[in-house]
Amino acid sequence: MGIFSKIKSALKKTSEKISISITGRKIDENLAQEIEDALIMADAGVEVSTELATKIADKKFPKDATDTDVKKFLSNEIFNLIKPYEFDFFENCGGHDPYVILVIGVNGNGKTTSVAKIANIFKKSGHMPLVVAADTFRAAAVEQLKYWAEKIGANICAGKENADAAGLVFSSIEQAKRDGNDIVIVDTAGRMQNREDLLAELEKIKRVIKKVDITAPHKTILIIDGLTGQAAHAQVDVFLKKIGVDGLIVTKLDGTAKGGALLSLVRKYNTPIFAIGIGETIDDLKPFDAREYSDAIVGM
Ligand SMILES: Nc1nc2c(ncn2[C@@H]2O[C@H](COP(=O)(O)OP(=O)(O)O)[C@@H](O)[C@H]2O)c(=O)[nH]1
Ligand SMILES: [Mg+2]
Repeated sequence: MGIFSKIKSALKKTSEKISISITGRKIDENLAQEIEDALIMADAGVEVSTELATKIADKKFPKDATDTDVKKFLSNEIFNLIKPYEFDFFENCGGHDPYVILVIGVNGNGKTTSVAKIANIFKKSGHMPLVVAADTFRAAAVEQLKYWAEKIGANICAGKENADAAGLVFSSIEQAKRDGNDIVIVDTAGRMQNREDLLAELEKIKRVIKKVDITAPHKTILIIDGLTGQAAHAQVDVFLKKIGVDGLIVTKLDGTAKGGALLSLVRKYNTPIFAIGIGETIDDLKPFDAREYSDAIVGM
């Protein structure tokens, strides 16, 4: 399956929700309202949904316009809205030795899996990534990352269970310099956003990274579970304020009908989307492409 059809099929449940309000339908005064409802159900958020619906209501479609014309129009409006948040961070890292990426987020959101997927993409484009198992609370998390690292042939830095995470991260950067790894990707424990001690540890990891390179971490990525929909907002809030986030990866967009969540997230937090997770295999992470997304979400 090509990349585009893969994204299309991942967003099928979302696009079905939206296209059901358009396909085979006459263009009349109720159309905008129905599309607004569908967008809200797809988790695009009330503000964005109303805005898009207003654009449709205000658009003077010609008499012979078809449902495809409406979809094209909607897709373009979604594209205009989300395009500024497209950022291909895979193409934009370098110039540091090593380039340090910190991956954070609530437990179960897909951090460890995403770290492996990110490393895989870098590996394929000729980089030498080092993955760091800094979720030292759970032996299983370390094992999980070891499994992936072996599978993709990436170097890994792991400590003993309950090892000091910040200390491990510090030595991982030394290790990368020694072994010639140009990119370091740090997996972390699931910081519950209301657990001050855990947030404090993440801050400590950042401080330690800065001791080695004041410009690092070069990217801090927050992993958001696409299934949590609007509930994700509280998480973004805390991590943005306390840790600082350069961009989001939204996972599990396959199989959810809440694929509109990206729209409400960027509107509210003004934060780029680096990539989307569309499945459980190692190749199921795609750099975020605004055009693909906008077309897929309306089922085009
Ligand atoms: N379907 C699907 N599952 C995912 C995706 N990303 C992660 N997962 C699954 O979500 C579960 C939790 O992932 P994990 O990386 O362990 O989360 P962590 O606790 O944040 O490190 C695992 O079963 C993953 O296979 C995705 O994009 N799609
Ligand atoms: Mg994990």
